[in-house]
Amino acid sequence: ELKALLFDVDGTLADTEKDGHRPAFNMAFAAAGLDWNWDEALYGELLAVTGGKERIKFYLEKFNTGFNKPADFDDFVKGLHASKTEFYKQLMAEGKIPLRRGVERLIHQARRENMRIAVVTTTTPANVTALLTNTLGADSESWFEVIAAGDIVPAKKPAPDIYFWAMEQMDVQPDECVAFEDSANGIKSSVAANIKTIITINGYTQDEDFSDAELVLTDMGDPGVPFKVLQGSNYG
Ligand code: XBP
Ligand code: MG
Repeated sequence: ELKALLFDVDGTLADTEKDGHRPAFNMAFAAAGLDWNWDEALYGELLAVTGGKERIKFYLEKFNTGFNKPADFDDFVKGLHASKTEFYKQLMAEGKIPLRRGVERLIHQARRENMRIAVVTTTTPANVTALLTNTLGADSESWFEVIAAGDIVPAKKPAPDIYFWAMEQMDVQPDECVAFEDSANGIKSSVAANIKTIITINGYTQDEDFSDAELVLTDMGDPGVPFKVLQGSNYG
């Protein structure tokens, strides 16, 4: 019996990466006096690694090896990332990033039908709060039974840990859940946790491998703007 819908955030609830996270990283770099600039193409490559702090480290390992790391490197990255979170919250408060098509309708319908809902993401909890409050309203965070986010588990997606943690909190089994994801790292995580997964693709993820998905959709659709089914048809 289906009891719970588990929602990824970035790329699934909203297209936050290109015009949210990416510029927030660049603003933090500039504020710290760094001449790093992550353009859209580079950011697409950096998305291979989930988690903002992890992504900054990956950038320095793979794309900017000449950077002279300070002795307190971990603290340096933490500081930079905290600044990025502040810029990200500002961008959300400006209302620049809407929810993806059909997301609001789906969440309201789930609530009406007493379906349990939760957030399962690698992003920082404050970012989830900022997105939800600025799109669905001030009290919308409380609609979600669990917000599984950020550093709650050390091994971020594609590891299944964050899904296991969320299901344990909710006391539900994998076959009582459906996960909504947008990326290869996301579905690796949910499928490794044995959860059936529905994908809504986006610009950064459209060419990724979703062969393990129950369904691959362009988006959630809305009345008058139907989605297209790209793969699978089990859930009409
Ligand atoms: C997406 C991510 C995150 C964000 C950055 O997570 O990979 O790392 O890009 O967020 P999901 P932070 O799709 O699971 O929501 O900088 O706060 O880590
Ligand atoms: Mg995602």
